[in-house]
Amino acid sequence: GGPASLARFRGALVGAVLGDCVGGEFEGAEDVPMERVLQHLNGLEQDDRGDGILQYSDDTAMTRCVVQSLLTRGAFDQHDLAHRFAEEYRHAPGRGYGSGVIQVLRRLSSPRLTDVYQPARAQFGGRGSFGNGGAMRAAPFALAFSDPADIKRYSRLGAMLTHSCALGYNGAVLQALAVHLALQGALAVPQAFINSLISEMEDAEAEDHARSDARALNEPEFPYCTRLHKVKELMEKSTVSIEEVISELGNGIAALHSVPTAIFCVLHCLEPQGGLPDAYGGLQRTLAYCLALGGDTDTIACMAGAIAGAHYGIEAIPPAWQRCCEGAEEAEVWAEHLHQLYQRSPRGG
Ligand code: F2R
Ligand code: MG
Ligand code: MG
Repeated sequence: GGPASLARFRGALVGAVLGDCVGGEFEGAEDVPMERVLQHLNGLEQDDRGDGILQYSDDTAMTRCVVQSLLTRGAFDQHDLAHRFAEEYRHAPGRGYGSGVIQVLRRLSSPRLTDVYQPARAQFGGRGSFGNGGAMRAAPFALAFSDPADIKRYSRLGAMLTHSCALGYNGAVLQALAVHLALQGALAVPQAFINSLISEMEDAEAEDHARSDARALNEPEFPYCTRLHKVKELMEKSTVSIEEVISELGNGIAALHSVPTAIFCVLHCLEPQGGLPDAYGGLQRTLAYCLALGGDTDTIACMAGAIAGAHYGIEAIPPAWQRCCEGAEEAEVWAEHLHQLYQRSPRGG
C-alpha cells in the first residue's frame, strides 16, 4: 500500500503482536541457534499444532491499553491511560511484567493518587526506570497521530507514566518515530531513514533532563544517537555476526539496549540473509532474526515487528502465523479504528 495505507496500519499492529507472541519462547535465553528459531516458526504452519495458541505478554497487554485509550478518548489522556494500565495489571498480573514496573501499576490504581506521573518518578531511588516497557507499547502513538511533534510529545508522556528516566522514555520516542517513518514508506531509502531518526533524536537528547540522566548512568551524551551511529556502521559492513550485534547494540531489557537493536534487525533484514529460508518475506526474516539474538526476544521482536509491519503491510504476514497468536485478530480491528482516527488528525487526511 501507499504511505499510511490501512495495510500498513494492520501490518504494524499485527506485526507487533506476533513479535511478542512468537518471541516469548526465547525471552531470557542466551545462544539461540537459528535452527531452533526456524523449528519454532515452522510449528506455526502445522495444522495439527499441539501447543495451541501462543499467549501475548505485557508488551501487547500494555499496547492494547494505549490503543483503547486513544480510541475511546480520541486524544492522549494520561489519567485514562494510567487507569487502564492499572486495571489491566489487576485483571491479568501474570503477563510477565518487569519486576520494577509492577509497583508503579499497583500505585496507579490508588483512588487517592492525583499526579499520575508520581509513582514512575519514585522508581529506582528516584532515578526512574530505563527499561524498555515504554518503548514496547509506543507504536500506537505513530498510528493515532500524523504530526511528528504530536508523536514525540505523546509517546514521551505515555512512557513517562511508568518510565521517568530519559533513557526509558526516549526509547519510546525513538520507537514511535521509527514506526511513523516506516508508515510513510521511508524504509525504501534505508540511509535516509536512519539519518532522519538520528536528527530527531539529536533534538530529543539535547534536553537538560536527558543529558543529566545519561551522565548519571555513565552513558555518553546523546546515548541513542551514539547507538544509531553504530547501527549505521553495522549497516555498512558486508557481513555482521549475531555476536557483533549483541556486543555493539545489546539485546537486553534496557530501552537503550533494545530499541536501536530492533531498528537494526529491520534494516538488516530488508534484503535476504543467509541462514534464513529463501521463501521468507522481509517481515518473517525480521522476526526470525530478532529471536536468534536471544535476550529480550519478545520485546525486540514486538518493536521490530511494528516497524517491519508498517513497512511491508499486512500482506507480508502469513495467515497461519496470525492464527497462532493471541490478540492478532483483535489487532486488525484496532488498526482499522486507528486508521480512521489518524485520517482525522491535522496532517492525516
Ligand atoms: N519482565 C520481563 N521479563 C522477565 C521475565 C518474565 C517472565 N517471562 C515471567 O513471566 O516471569 N519482560 C517484560 O519486561 C520488560 C519491560 O520492563 P519494564 O516495563 O521496563 O519494567 P521495569 O521494571 O521498569 O524495568 C525492567 C528492569 O530493568 C532494570 N532497571 C530499569 N531501570 C533501572 C534503574 N534505574 N536502575 C536499575 N535497574 C533498572 C530492572 O532490573 C527492572 O526490573 C520487557 O522485556 C517485557 O517483555
Ligand atoms: Mg513481555
Ligand atoms: Mg520482553
